[in-house]
Amino acid sequence: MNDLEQKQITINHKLFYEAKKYIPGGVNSPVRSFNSVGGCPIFVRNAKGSKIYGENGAEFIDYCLSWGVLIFGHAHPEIISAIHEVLNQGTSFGTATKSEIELAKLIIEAIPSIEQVRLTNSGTEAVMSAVRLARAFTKKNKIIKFEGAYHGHADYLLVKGGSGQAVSGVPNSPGVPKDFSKHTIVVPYNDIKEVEKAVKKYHKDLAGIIVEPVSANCGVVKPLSGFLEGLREISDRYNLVLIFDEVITGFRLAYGGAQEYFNIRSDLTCLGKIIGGGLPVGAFGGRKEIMKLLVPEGDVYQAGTLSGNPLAVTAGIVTLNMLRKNNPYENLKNKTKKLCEAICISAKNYKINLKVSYTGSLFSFFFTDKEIRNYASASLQDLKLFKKFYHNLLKENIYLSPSGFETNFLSSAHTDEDIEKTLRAIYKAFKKLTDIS
Ligand code: KE4
Repeated sequence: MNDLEQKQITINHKLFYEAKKYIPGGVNSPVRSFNSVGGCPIFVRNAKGSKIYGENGAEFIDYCLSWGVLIFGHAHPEIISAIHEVLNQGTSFGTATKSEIELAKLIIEAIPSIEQVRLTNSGTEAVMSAVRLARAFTKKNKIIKFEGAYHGHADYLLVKGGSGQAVSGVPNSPGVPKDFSKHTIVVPYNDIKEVEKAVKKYHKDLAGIIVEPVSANCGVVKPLSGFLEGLREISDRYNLVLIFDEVITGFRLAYGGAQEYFNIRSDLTCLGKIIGGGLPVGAFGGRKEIMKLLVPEGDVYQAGTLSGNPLAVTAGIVTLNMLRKNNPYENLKNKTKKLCEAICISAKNYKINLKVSYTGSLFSFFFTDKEIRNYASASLQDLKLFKKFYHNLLKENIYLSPSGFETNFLSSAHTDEDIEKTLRAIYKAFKKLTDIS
C-alpha cells in the first residue's frame, strides 16, 4: 500500500472515529457506513464530473453518484452556476414561487400519467404521501409492496425492505408497531400469481400496489416480461391505485422514466434524486382526480417547510432541461452495456460465478450462478466475495455503491477512459479473487 493510500486510510479512520462520537454509526444514512462491505467509509471532500476526492485528495471514479442522483456527474457547471445565480436572491421563502410551476410543468410534460404533482424534500416523503393519497382515494387501508423493495423509511414500508434494511438483515424494523405494518402485504417481486392471490384475498380493503418498476434496492432486479403489465391489469380489474416508485428510475431509464421505458402507466408516481439536480427534492404526482384530494383543495394532509425550495427547484429545472435537450439515454445505455458485457467476459475467463445485472444506466454485481428474479434469489449472492471484490476495486480507486444490495450508476461525465480504467481495475480485482480461491 503506498503512502497516499495509507494516509487516505488514516484520515478516514480518524474522521470515522470522530464522527461516531456525535452521529449514530458515524453517518447520516446507514448505507454510507460500509457496514455491508466492511472497513471504513471514504470521507469525501469534493467531487467533479465522474470523480470524488477523499480528504487527502485521493481520486476515485464514482459509480454511486450520490445513490443515482447525479446523472450528469458531480458539480456540473450549468447546475452550479444556476444555483449561484439564485442564491443571492435568498435561500427559502416559505411562499409560492414561479420556479415551482416550471419544475411541475417539466415533470408533467415528461410523464404523461402525471396530471398534477407536488414537491417534497425526499423520496421517503413522496412515497409516504402517495400511499396516504391512495388510501384516501380508495377509502381502503392495505398496500401491497414487494420483498426487497425499498421505498424510504416510512414506518409501514419498513417491512422486508431492501437497501440498508437488506444489509441489516432485520426484515422489519424495531420501533414499528405491528399495528402500523399490519396493512402492509408483502409478496415476491416478479411473481404475478402471488400478486393475484394477495389481491384476491385482500381486495376488499386494498388501496393499491407500490412497486419499483426496476427493483433496484437489492441490486438491479429487472421486471420479467409481462410482470408490470400484469400489475396494471390487476390494478384496473380491482380498481387499485398502482404506484410506481420511480425515485431511482425516474428520469434515469428514459426522460419519461420507467413508464416511457416499459410503456406502462401508473396511477401515482414517486420521484426523487435526479429531479433535485443534487439538492433535496422528492415529488409525487398522478391523476388529477386523486391529487385534488390533497390539502388545501381536499383534506388529505401533506406539507413541508422546505418543499419546493428555490435552490433545489432551480437545480432540478436545469437538470431536466439538460436531459430534455441532450437526451443522454442511448449513450448512457450503450456505455453501461459495453462496461457490463466486458465484465461478464472477464468473469467467465477467470471462472468466477458472476451475474452482472444491468438495464439503462443501472448495473449491479451478483456473485452467483443463479438466475436473479427477486430478493430471495438476490440474497443467494456470495456477499463475502462481493466484499473482497469491492475492496480490491477501491484499492484501484474505483468507488462502487458500498453494498451488494445496491445499484451502481453511470453518468454522462464518465469518459471512455474512465471505462477502460475501470475495466483494467476489475480484471485486476478478479485476478486477486482467483489467486485467493
Ligand atoms: P430518500 O428518502 O432517501 O430521498 O428516498 C427514499 C427512496 C425511495 N424509493 C426508492 C426506490 C429509493 O431507492 C429510495 C432511496 N434510495 C436509497 C439507496 N438505495 C438512498 C440512499 C440512502 O438511503 O442513503
